[in-house]
Amino acid sequence: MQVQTIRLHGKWKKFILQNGEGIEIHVLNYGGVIQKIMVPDRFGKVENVVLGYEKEKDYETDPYYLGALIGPVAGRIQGAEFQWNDQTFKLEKNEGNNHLHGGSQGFHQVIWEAEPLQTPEGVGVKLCHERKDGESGYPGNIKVTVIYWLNRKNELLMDYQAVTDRTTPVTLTNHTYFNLSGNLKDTVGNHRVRMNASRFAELDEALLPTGRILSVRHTPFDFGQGRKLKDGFTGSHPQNRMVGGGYDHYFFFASNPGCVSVEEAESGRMIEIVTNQPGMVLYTSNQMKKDRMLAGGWSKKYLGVCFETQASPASLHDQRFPSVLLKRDEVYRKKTVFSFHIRKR
Ligand code: FUC
Repeated sequence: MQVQTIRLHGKWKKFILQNGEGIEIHVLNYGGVIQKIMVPDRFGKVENVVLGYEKEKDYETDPYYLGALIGPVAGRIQGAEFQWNDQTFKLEKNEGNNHLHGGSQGFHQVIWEAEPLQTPEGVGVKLCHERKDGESGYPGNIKVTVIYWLNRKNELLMDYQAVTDRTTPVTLTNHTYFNLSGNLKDTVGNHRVRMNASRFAELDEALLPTGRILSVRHTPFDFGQGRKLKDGFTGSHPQNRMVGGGYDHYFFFASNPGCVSVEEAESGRMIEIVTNQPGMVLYTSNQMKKDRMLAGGWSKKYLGVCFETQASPASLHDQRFPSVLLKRDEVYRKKTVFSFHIRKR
């Protein structure tokens, strides 16, 4: 096992984590980006299973948040404002009338303080960032620490911590697009996803929750027994159509911890996701166009799938959603583990 630190231009650094079992993860201090994850298939062929840019500079103008750490608030804040204690906080409108993924100065555009970690059990990167009160309109001095940790058991742990000196909304996630076919050979249509979620949030044209929480039963949103993502690409369910043919929805986990698995039969690669977050946005890159050169080919619709474990910013306007408010002196502590497996035929 080892972790290598590579200096790029300016303050940019890359960390390469290797676990001695064939997994290799490339992390940038810029945006806390996961640039590459190399994983063997069932024949032992090691290939990249995430979407990323070969040229690091491309992350500065990336419209897709590839592999990035998202915050202070992942997801959309309706009207780019919220009220707390009779005060109104106004945020940047960076998507129509709304605020998306922390705005243009969100955590995905920050150079994080970063250091490599190594113990006999694993290797990792520790990323730290401090937000000043009022920056981008968010209240509170916020201190954030995120650790990406890879062990010999092929588990990638994402460990998030945050504290604030004033109540503020915080929900952090990582925006990695997985594609288990390897080196972008295929879309994610044949990825079979299974998860324990019986409800999801209905969306309007702006991709904001309408306020209706729907049952997944008898719909392409029921992943209880496992289903291929292409069911949502081609099906006629109005909610799949609403988001451009696919999924871009918040699912409420029916268990704690929340569990999700994804499998691609050709390669035999499989990921199990376990998290103490209350839910997840499943996004199947419905809005991705052929307009960016990625490592391995052009970007395109359905090229990747994101599992954005998080609470829901809709809670700022509707209390039935899992809260994103972090109070003074509380500690935000969330963990999501991605374990890589191979299924032999
Ligand atoms: C996801 C989606 C959005 C958006 C973005 C790049 O989180 O919810 O719709 O397109 O990522």
